[in-house]
Amino acid sequence: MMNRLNEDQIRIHDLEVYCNHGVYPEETFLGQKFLVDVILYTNTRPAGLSDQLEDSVNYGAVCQFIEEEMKCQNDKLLEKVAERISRGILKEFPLIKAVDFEIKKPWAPVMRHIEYASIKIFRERHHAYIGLGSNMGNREEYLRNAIKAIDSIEDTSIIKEASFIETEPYGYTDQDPFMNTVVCVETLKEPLELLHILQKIELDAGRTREIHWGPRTLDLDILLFDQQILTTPELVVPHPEIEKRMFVLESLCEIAPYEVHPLLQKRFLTLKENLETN
Ligand code: A4P
Ligand code: MG
Repeated sequence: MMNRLNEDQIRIHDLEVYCNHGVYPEETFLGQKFLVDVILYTNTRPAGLSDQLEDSVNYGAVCQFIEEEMKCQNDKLLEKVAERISRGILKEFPLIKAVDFEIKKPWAPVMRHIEYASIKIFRERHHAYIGLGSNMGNREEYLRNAIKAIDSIEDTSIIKEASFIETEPYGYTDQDPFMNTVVCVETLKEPLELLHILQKIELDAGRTREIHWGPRTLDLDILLFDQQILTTPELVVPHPEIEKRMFVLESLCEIAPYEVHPLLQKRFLTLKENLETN
């Protein structure tokens, strides 16, 4: 998660909406009052200089959007309302980079007096670099189909694409040459969610896991996810082999030469130069 402490904010405090979310039948039947607090992280500098609304986010439009989304569907849980609407805000308003969203329920039926119960979440746009490789069958077609599939993942779009390059097998070398590339996506998915979708795309391409580092119709690796460092049994990010693999660095340098590796604290261009001279 990026540090947003020093970023510009647009704030909406206690937007009141009467609607019918809740677990209990009385709540869905009678409805109740909800209060919403949002912090929208966006660069207000352009509008600060131009004095033009189109250079900023119209908070009136955001209020209207929140109200409509709150009324158009009844969710049982505040968690669901918060998730659904913060995602909607990021999709609807491209200038908003991240959102703090709090939904308060002052009349929550908990049989005692409380000021309110609330759920507060932070959601942001992510950028991930995905490495693609194929060394079986029609390699270009596997890569092209994978790119289409990645671009059609919900809440995800490809924003940069490197060229296809043919590369000699790395690691297990007794196999055919690879076709490789890298794409950069903007996504609202979290890292493990993205990994599971990519694994499904690999399976749909007829990928079977036989030899580790062996021949494959399609291999999709998450190389980088924002500047996050993740070490889980299922997912290691940044991909631990980036700095050793010319086929990855070459594609990364084509689309993001100055992007920084969060662990090594070096630009991809520098990592590529280091590998070339080793
Ligand atoms: N996993 C952990 N971290 C990640 C991550 N950042 N991205 C886990 C994707 N997956 C990650 O992967 C094994 C497990 O790694 C997954 O279950 C996932 O939970 P896999 O794809 O099933 O197995 P694999 O591909 O045989 O192993 P691995 O380590 O992914 O191999 P690589 O790194 O993908 O290398 N030479 C050239 N020239 N071009 C290539 O594209 N590719 C490989 C495969 C070898 N040599 C190559 C190329
Ligand atoms: Mg892999």
